[in-house]
Amino acid sequence: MNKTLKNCLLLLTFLATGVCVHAQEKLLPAQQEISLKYGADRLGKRSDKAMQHFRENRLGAFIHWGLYAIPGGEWNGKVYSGAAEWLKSWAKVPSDEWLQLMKQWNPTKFDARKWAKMAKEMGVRYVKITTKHHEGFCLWPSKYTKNTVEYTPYKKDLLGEMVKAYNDEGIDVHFYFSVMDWSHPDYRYDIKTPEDSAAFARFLEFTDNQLKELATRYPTVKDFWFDGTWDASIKKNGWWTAHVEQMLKEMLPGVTINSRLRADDYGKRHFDSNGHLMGDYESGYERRLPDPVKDLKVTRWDWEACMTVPENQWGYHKDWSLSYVKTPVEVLERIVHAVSMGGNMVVNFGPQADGDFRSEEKILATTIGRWMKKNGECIYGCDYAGWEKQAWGYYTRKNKEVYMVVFNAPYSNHLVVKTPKGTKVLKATVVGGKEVQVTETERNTYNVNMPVQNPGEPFVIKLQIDEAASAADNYRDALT
Ligand code: FHN
Repeated sequence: MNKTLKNCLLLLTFLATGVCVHAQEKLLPAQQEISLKYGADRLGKRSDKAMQHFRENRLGAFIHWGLYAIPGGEWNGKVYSGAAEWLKSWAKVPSDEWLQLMKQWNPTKFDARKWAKMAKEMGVRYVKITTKHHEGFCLWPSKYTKNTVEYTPYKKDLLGEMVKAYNDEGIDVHFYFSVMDWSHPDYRYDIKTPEDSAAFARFLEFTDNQLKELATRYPTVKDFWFDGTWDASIKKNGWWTAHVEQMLKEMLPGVTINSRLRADDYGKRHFDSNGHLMGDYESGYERRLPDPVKDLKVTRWDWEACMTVPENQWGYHKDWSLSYVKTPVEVLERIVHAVSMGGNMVVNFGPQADGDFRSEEKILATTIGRWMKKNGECIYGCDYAGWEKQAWGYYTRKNKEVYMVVFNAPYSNHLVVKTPKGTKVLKATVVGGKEVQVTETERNTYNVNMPVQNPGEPFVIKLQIDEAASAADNYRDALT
């Protein structure tokens, strides 16, 4: 049997058994793997310095800013409850009409240094900026299209101002880039005719040029985060996604790239047809998180989640009362949840068209920042601890330090801790506070006394442990 035929048969078998759909959960035995030209280029996590830095940052902010901030979810007197940055699509606005909004783009309150200060105070270590969202409007003066900030009353290079200001505050900048471009005449959702092929080839060249332009103009960028990559046209061009990854990595050594860019030879996305992660980190956890007990598989690869503060608004929407808005503690819990499973969390902000942030977002940034200032050591550089999850909250870990991040204080005066075999808890100290009593209650089980805390504020206890403790002990199992 020739190789291509064998590959096709294998692929059909995967499809029939559903393995393909959940390939990331079921790695194939090595001998059953199919050969791929555009699959994962690496097995396992990247271990270089840049990737380590990405991982240790742990907390980021997303900035969704584009023309959609001007109507803020309302078109011709009708308020649409869907995501504000999709308004062009909800209200079926033709591109030329939508792009007229450029005439109103003049964020007079925009001050990149203020934005950077706000991010710094919140404690984020990186910011992901929408260089271009699906609408096609570019925040930098791209020479490959007229749909840019250069042709607005503002004129100046907004992206450049932001990169400089964030970098000056020591904050990494990541570029969000939507491949899908609703305003480009050559974009195709699918390729059905030779004309589609020709148009899409031109579009891919345009996109390559824009990406090269971004990498050249802003060489301090640390990461490209691709979006709008789910259409059949892109899935049929997996080679191009592999080429983009390689091109950017050659231009910017160390740059990190999300899995959402990638499709393999068969259009399989994020994870290739053999179940291996493509790109450097998994980026499918959007507005949701893996289950902290059942989904521990995610600790095998790097991953980053992103989250909106209302249920689903990324760009500025004038009416946040249309859906549930998370409280700062709920946002905090999601950040800790992600870190406890070895992931990063990116919290979204949708600035107003005038360049200011809505008050809810300012309060959120300040509240998270206050907490991070006191407790950030349980987030930055921390990872999955591998200890059995307890109902009071989450564990995170950095080297020998294990942190208990408590969100649900129990009525009893203690928090139960169960350690892995051979691990003993020697001491427990509240971060920013006093030592609390630890009592061993049974084999590998401890009560950590509840400290007196501000009600409603999650707190952190740092555990000092001994992992070389002998597994032998004085406990006897019941004979039943
Ligand atoms: O459609 C976009 C959406 O507007 C937003 O940008 C999010 C951010 O992850 N990504 C897409 C949906 O997955």
